[in-house]
Amino acid sequence: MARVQLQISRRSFLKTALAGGGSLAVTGRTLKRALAAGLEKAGIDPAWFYRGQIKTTYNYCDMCPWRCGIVVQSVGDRVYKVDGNPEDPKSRGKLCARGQGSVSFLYDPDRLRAPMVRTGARGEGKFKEVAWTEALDYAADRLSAIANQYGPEAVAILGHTSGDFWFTDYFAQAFGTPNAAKPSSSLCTSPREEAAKLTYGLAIGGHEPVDWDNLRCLTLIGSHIGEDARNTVMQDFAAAWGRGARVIVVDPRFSAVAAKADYWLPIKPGTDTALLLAWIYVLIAEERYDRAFVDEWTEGFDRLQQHVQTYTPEWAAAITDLSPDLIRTTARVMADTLPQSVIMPGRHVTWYGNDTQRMRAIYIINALFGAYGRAGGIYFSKAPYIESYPHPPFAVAGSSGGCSAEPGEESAELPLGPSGKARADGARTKFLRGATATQELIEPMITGKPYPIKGLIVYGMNLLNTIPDPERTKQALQQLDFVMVIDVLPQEHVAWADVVLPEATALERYDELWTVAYKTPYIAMREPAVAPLYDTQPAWWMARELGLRLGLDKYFKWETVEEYLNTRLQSIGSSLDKLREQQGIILQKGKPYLEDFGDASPFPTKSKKIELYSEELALAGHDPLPKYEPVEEPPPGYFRLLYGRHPVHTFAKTQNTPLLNELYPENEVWVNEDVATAHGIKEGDYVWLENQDGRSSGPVKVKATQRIRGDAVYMVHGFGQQSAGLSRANGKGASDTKLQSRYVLDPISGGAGMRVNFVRLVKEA
Ligand SMILES: Nc1nc2c(c(=O)[nH]1)N[C@H]1C(S)=C(S)[C@@H](COP(=O)(O)OP(=O)(O)OC[C@H]3O[C@@H](n4cnc5c(=O)[nH]c(N)nc54)[C@H](O)[C@@H]3O)O[C@H]1N2
Ligand SMILES: Nc1nc2c(c(=O)[nH]1)N[C@H]1C(S)=C(S)[C@@H](COP(=O)(O)OP(=O)(O)OC[C@H]3O[C@@H](n4cnc5c(=O)[nH]c(N)nc54)[C@H](O)[C@@H]3O)O[C@H]1N2
Ligand code: SF4
Ligand SMILES: [Mo]
Repeated sequence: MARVQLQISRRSFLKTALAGGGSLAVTGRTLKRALAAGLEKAGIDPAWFYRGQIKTTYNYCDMCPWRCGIVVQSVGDRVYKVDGNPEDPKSRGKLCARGQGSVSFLYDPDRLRAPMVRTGARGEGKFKEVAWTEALDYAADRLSAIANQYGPEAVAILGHTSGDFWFTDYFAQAFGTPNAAKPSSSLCTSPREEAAKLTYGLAIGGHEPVDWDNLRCLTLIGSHIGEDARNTVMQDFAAAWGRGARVIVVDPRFSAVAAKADYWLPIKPGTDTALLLAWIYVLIAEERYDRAFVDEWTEGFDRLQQHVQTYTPEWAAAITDLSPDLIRTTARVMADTLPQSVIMPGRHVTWYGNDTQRMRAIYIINALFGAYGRAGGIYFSKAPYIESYPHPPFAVAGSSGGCSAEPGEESAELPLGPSGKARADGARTKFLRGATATQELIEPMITGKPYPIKGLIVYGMNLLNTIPDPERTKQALQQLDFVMVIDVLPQEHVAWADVVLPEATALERYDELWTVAYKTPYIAMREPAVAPLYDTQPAWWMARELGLRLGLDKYFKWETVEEYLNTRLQSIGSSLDKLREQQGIILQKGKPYLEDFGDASPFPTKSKKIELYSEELALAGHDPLPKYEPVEEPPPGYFRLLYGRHPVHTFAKTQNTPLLNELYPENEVWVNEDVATAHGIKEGDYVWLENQDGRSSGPVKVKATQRIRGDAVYMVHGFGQQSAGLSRANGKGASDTKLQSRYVLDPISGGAGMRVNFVRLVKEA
């Protein structure tokens, strides 16, 4: 009761304070202080907003790579509240549960608190705390020793989370290593990016450009919106669904979004390309495509028509385990509302190793729909205009790629090191334009081929949970001359570092501007709400301090990050102060539709059209039109291991976050109910999963359900962590990564297909 009254009076207080300005506000503050004092006297903790002056700062959420704009409220040296920034085109004033967990993440008592240097063996996790100067001097010594002996490309830099720019981009390029990579590329989006560039010349970039506002039919190939809890996508989906848009979901599992769908296609895992080819067959055979659009904007239609002649729904039915009728009906439903019908480009699309071709099939269907550049289809996203900081040309050009990279900033060629060596991951695939193959950088650490990698910097990436086959990664970690980890939590891989640098979290630091290619291009800022806790520092500071020690002064002429940011903002007539006045967001104008291009083509391919038939792939020895290739079947007694997201967790990053841990502390393995019964297993029992190579999961709880096919099991990624320092997450649930002792490399994009692992159920003794 008291709480409700407090909230009402606070709201009316805020109203008066805002309306009355100066003197009223002062009265408000005095009243507030008096009230807080009174409450304290009565032994009641005053609510946070009575404890002093509220400070508002602007930031973008770092709880997942989507980065919604947020408004942060703090009193004194403590952050109390994070809300969606109403000015931000992506958060629109709302946040998902994980975003709400930002404050809990900041105050996780398990955080790394001071720089550390290893005292035990690698992997043992024994460290001594040292001063920053000692840690940085030591790291700079080791890095320059490696660069002197082997060249700077012998240092790999792997990074993710939103400060990664300072290490995987700025520092890597200044230092001179092309071997910088982000998992958001080859362990996530690289097939969809390469397929998009090959098919219509544009990258998808950070944000799937679905024109939700006008959409009338949405088809999802695996994308599990709602469990994949990206705030904006959930809002957009809910609005489109509420308006009556048709929804078709293709997923071997009855996902949260399948429950909202008009049609659920419980496809046999790994066979989606067969379904897509059959849909193309129906669309063409029944002339249910946008002929005018196809004539004007595509190349190779005749060859496509020829190619799909035998891919009938009956052919696909036998492969996909779906009925021919369902395949025909859904093709017709999709085609009913052209061009306001879209197959959403997925996000995590590194599935089976032939993923670029599956993505091409999706884009080909969207082209048949005439969806590109049409209202209710796929809009053209545009990057906001702003100049880079005017530093001298870097030693290495290029981008470390990733789903959060800004499209248009990627170089067409693989970046070369100063000694003319190309990125080491490029040795195994031909394309990799802008994309990076994170997992392919492990091999040179072990074999020294194509050339040795001897040093590793890991920034904000969960090395042993993110890259498949963590045993192989550990082997690499054993062999390296130097390992440096920059993180905020004692994650598993931290135990393998020689030097650990603890970072201040997103709410405690400035960062690079977040420039977003979107329907409405925009720029968001990050500023600290409070000073860094403990002895932590922001990434920009660490990168600069290391740079200065390594003789890279010319790239670090800016003394503070405010100076760096203001210089960039000046190029668009803005500044940090002006940006604050605009509530942290600068909006620019986009060019989303075909008509915004006048007579010019929006498709920067060789033909200036959408290339249904890809000459480029043909020349490189790949199939110029997508083909269905069967994937390996699970051996008898084994199930295909599938994985995905839980709405309140991000990867392996939030399991230890107090508030989020409370909501979902341990994952389960989804097993088909009939299969469970046949194995004598009940809902809630614990089993062990053992994979084809004998890797074992440890105990994991069974969710026996009809919501999954009988040939696969499913688990939420990110659990089963082994790190004593993570007091809540340690040992809870099971790790999908540890059971992924193999992957299949997509020869076109360098993506690592991870759904090629099989597990059997072992009952607990
Ligand atoms: N088995 C398996 N592997 C996967 C996936 C999967 O589903 N299953 N998903 C793939 C996909 S789609 C992606 S995008 C990648 C994601 O891969 P990652 O980004 O590596 O995943 P996270 O577990 O979120 O790791 C983030 C790391 O950053 C640290 N961190 C958090 N905040 C900060 C900060 O402010 N500063 C610093 N320095 N560190 C910080 C966290 O403690 C953690 O170590 O994983 C890929 N790998
Ligand atoms: N809550 C939360 N949300 C997130 C993230 C997070 O960590 N937490 N991470 C974000 C990131 S970086 C990414 S990349 C996205 C990933 O989110 P999505 O792109 O949606 O991920 P997927 O891995 O493609 O989707 C997993 C779904 O694919 C289904 N599936 C498995 N195998 C097959 C198959 O062979 N065919 C078909 N059709 N479906 C299959 C699974 O049953 C599951 O429902 O999520 C983003 N959103
Ligand atoms: S989707 Fe959620 S966790 Fe991700 S940036 Fe937005 S609010 Fe944060
Ligand atoms: Mo991802």
